[in-house]
Amino acid sequence: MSTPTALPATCCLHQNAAGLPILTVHNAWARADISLFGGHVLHYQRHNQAPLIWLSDSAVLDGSKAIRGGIPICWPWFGPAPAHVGAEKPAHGFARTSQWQLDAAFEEAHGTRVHLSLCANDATRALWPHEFTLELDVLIGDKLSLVLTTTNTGDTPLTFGGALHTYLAVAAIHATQVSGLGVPYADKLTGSDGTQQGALTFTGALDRIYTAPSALVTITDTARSIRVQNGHHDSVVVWNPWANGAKAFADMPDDGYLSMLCVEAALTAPAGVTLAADEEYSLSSVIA
Ligand code: TA6
Repeated sequence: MSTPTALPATCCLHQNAAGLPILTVHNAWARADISLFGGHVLHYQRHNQAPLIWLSDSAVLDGSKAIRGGIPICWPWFGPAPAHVGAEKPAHGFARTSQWQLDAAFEEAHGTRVHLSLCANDATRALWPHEFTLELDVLIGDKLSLVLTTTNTGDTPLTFGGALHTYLAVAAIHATQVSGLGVPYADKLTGSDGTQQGALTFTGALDRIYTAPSALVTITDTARSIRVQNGHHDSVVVWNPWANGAKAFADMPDDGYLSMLCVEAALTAPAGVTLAADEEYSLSSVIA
């Protein structure tokens, strides 16, 4: 694995039982684990509080498939691959199943900043013929802050989409409410459009793209409120697979759906985001 020359005392780069490199950050505010496979935040927990991020107890953490839970990076597309890329390409792109590089980790006034990157290589070019740098900047402090920056390092335009596919930990999905999602949504389960009235509550499987969300989305359950402040997204995706969906996933316990909710800062517009040569674009989410 490629590592920066020096890590601060708050950081420890180690390998899990299957040999996956994981950076553990333990500082004055919180503890977090970040997998270099996927550039994937697995865990974030402020001291003396419950984890904010949900990770499946049966997640596969050996690099053989995308990790269920945490914050998968969906990129350079969200959901099924667009037709021009090729329908047989992996859902949610390849960033979440690529090995990222740990470039740097250092202390700042409000937390520990970790910088990871993924550059175009032969494997990515076989799936998507573009030159790029994808950078993930994570700040672990009293809040968890993520900035995902796409840079077009080629000399032709590139078009991409994606999401910070955050799995939040909730005390009880039946008693969870989400506000700030705005009114219009596309319901991926029914294929129809809907209008949100008041806060969103949960009584069954749900998979929606909210296309006019507020910058701040608030998730309230019986124990606390989680605030998710997103930037430069065009939509927020909300997903819970419910009981039958959880049963169908080998990497989610049958009752896993009760304690998780995906609220995702996303770029889902069919046209995508197009960057000219040397242009960059940053999608962000701050979770607290
Ligand atoms: O973000 C919601 C979603 O796109 C759902 O449609 C659902 O399938 C989920 O992501 C998980 O996708 P995955 O490929 O990780 O199983």
